[in-house]
Amino acid sequence: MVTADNSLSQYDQSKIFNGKNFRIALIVSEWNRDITEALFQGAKTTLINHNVSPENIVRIDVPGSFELIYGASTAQQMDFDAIIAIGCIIQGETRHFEFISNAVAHGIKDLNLNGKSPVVFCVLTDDTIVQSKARSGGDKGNKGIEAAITAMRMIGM
Ligand code: DLZ
Repeated sequence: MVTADNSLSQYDQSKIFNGKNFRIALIVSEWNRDITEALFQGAKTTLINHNVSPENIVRIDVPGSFELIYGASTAQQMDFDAIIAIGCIIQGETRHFEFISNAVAHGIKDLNLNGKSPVVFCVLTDDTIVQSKARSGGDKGNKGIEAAITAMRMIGM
């Protein structure tokens, strides 16, 4: 979604469609809730700023990032133009981090290959909560904003 030299935080407004008739689902993981809430707010505000109407922004909460796959898959079978999967996976003492991160990345990749609407990967995979805070409204921006812009660019492709 973003690299040191390619951040969607600075984007060309003229490339973004008017979101007036878009319906977008945001699947939100409850793990590391403060972070995912900040990502959600960044995404929602950005969609509204691009004329997506609030009633066409549907939030679906899931217990953890692993469940983002099922949540996004379910949303793909509904009437959404795009789906944003929001999660935050932080390195712990065990190998959970690798298994969950890889599963979510592959699961969402598969949905993009096989489903009828794009699924945007807005999942932080950080070593520390400090890194996650920096990317959810801190000095590294808010990846929820970037995910919303990505979703709007993918609609209609
Ligand atoms: C179990 C677990 C762990 C250890 N860490 C995280 C995390 O950092 N971020 C996250 O979103 N979810 C975590 N989970 C929960 C799993 O995603 C999942 O909800 C459970 O394994 C149940 O399927």
